[in-house]
Amino acid sequence: MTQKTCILIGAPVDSGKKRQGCVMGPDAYRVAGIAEALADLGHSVVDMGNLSPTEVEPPKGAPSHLIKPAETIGWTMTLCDAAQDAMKNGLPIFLGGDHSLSLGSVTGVANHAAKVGRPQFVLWLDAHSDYHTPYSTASGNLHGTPVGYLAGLDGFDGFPKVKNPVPQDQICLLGLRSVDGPEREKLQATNIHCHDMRAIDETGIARPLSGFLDLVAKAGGDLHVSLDVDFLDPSFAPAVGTTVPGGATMREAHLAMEIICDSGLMTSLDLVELNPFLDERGRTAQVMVDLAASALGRRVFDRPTRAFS
Ligand code: HAR
Ligand code: MN
Ligand code: MN
Ligand code: MN
Repeated sequence: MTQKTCILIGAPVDSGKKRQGCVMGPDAYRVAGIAEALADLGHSVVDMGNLSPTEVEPPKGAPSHLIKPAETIGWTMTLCDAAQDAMKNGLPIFLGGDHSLSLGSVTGVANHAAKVGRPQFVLWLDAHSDYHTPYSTASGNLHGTPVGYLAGLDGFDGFPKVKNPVPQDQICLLGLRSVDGPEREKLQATNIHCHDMRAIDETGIARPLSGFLDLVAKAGGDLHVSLDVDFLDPSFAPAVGTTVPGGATMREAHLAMEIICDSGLMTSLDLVELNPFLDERGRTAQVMVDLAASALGRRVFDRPTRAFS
């Protein structure tokens, strides 16, 4: 693949839910060798270090059951700016941090896309749809809301106004197996592409993924990929607070990354929800680094692979 400037942005966001530990995520990725893996592929790598949230007052009138809304709002401001800036210089990789970081990363890249006149697409690889609003979430965990936010749903009082909401038919949720009632109700009334694990079981992962990538290519769009650890089956990716059995296998996940790479369409990437406190000898961090490397060109052979005779 063409050489990129990969911009690592440490986003140790831990405010999106009660259970702590994602704060250690960015450093776990560094220890697992993300910079070296990408440099080995011929990319130049810039590590911006870990960012901090903007300090803001608690929002007035937000539902009282929300966990740490001010901190998440502060992160959203910081990361939206960082994303918009980084898009001018390369391919940002957000090292999370929980999934609430995507309120900032995705709105930032979408602002950049709007500025340069390209449509923004979002591929959400996740067990969950993360399509809550602050009003519909029962848990109060804002990591369950980023798709709602980036799609421009109402109810995010006190959060930065989303200047460039991502249109529904430019969003694809892939890997779904845990969708709450209010999310399902809202999703069913949208044009968001939703592919659950059953779809992957029936057709393989290539079909729904390639279908979406074709839309991105036809539109000449930018593609943000948001990879949640719990997209993966917990049997080989245990370091996440919200494990859901029946996830993507190691091979399905790598194939997805390889297909994304072959498309040449990915312009930004989140690696989210890694909780190193729950890991086993760093194996989940390593899997996530290996998947990022697959998305950025790591291969055994360049295709087509010929059989050895
Ligand atoms: N839907 C549940 C909630 O809102 C669980 C959300 C879990 N989200 C993540 N990211 N782990 O996908 O509380
Ligand atoms: Mn998620
Ligand atoms: Mn999830
Ligand atoms: Mn589709």
